[in-house]
Amino acid sequence: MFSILPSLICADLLHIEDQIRELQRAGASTFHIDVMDGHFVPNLGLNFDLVRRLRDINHAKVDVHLMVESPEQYLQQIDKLHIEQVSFHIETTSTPLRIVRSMKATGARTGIALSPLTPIQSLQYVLDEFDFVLLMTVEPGFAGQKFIPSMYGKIRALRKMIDRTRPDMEIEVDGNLDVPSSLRCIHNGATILVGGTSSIFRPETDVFSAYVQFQNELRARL
Ligand code: S6P
Ligand code: MG
Repeated sequence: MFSILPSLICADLLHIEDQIRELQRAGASTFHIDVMDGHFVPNLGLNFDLVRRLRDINHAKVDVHLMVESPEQYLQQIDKLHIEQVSFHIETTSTPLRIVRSMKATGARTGIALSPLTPIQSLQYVLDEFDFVLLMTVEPGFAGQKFIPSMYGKIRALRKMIDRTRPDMEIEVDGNLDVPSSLRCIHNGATILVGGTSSIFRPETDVFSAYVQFQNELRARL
């Protein structure tokens, strides 16, 4: 089993409402929202004002990926907007436990995100506090990058580590997920796929067909 979360930073911003409705019609229920601050990553992304507006589109659910320094500064908005799922990067804080506890207190499923070079051992003493782990398979900051092949082994090693205590815990993967890379990620233990320019948002296909085709191809080959 796997789920696909369309990454809205890759959507056509002039037609974002239509694309969200089309993706919901295709079966997507939760949308990945990249929030960036221009410090932790050299780029800016989407924001909570957009999330607030998304609620009007058939109550779209969100998975907010915070690529920001001091992620705790967004606690109030996470609470106010009843964010379903949020993750922050372990590289951005020296107090991940305090932050995860406060985020979970808002009711949000809370994950810890790791950039490609961050070892999974950094999770050893905190893993149990989280609901899921997000492994970046490209460096955070931009869509359209190339998959880092050593990430397959990282997913497998994390799956092994998690299975000792929390076999139900999900691994989300993010970055250059097309059919072949997604299949390998799933085989190594990932269950949540972020769909960007490599799968859903491609200039030659409409998002409805791309989502359905991506999902069907994965199902057929698993
Ligand atoms: C990258 C960001 C991702 C991208 C997504 C793009 O900083 O966290 O969520 O939006 O990975 O997908 P693709 O297929 O263009 O790499
Ligand atoms: Mg992301």
